[in-house]
Amino acid sequence: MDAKQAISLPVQQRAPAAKGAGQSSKAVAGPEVGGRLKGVQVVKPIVYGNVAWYLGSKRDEDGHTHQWNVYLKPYENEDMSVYVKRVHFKLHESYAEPNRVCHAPPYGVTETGWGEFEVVIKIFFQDSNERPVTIYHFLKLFDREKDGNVKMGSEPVTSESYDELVFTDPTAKMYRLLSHPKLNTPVAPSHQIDYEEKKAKDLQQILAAKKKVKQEIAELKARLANAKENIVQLKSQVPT
Ligand code: SLL
Repeated sequence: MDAKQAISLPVQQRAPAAKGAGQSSKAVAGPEVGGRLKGVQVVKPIVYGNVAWYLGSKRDEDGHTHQWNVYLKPYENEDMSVYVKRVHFKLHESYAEPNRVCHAPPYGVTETGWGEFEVVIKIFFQDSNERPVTIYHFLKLFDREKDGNVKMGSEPVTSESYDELVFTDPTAKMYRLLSHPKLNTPVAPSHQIDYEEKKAKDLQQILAAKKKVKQEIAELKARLANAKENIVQLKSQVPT
């Protein structure tokens, strides 16, 4: 998976995959080659990020100013532990114990601190033949004004991204776990961003940009045609 900030479409499963208990067990999973299902791709949408609260003052004993929580969760309502074995969160080295491990959901770390840094989130899967996936999240504590100055407020600061875990040619075991009927948790995960709305907005922006580029190309083509015509005319006026 590419750990991009970019928003892509939340595609459920791009390849035929068993969807749930009540569904056909005939889902074709392609020929099995060396324990892997060739031509099969399963996509799991995820959301990761952090929320941070200002403590109200700088703590005397350690200089900490914020409490924060960094997390990884499913975009949809599902129990990720069916296919996720554990999640490592690697914090800044200034923390006495920077390596934190979660063996069960919710996957996350709550801490206090004074500074922002990049958290390395590494996801290990139930089938150790699937390579772990590493994502990077910049822990955000401060909201900034347009001029770059830190805005100090009592509102929690948030930073969240959508991404997708893409399993290409999964092992047979992993495929079984990935297509396991979703175990719903009582409450659907809530997200800081309305990703459906963002998707619609992003799409509109892309279409508007496409239109603009098309217009500019048409304008340039017209100018070029004009210039060519001018050249022909000027040439015809040059005495031989
Ligand atoms: C910065 N480059 O200077 C960053 C480093 C480090 C954050 C941020 C406290 C650790 C602790 C903490 O917040 N470290 O006291 O255990 O902004």
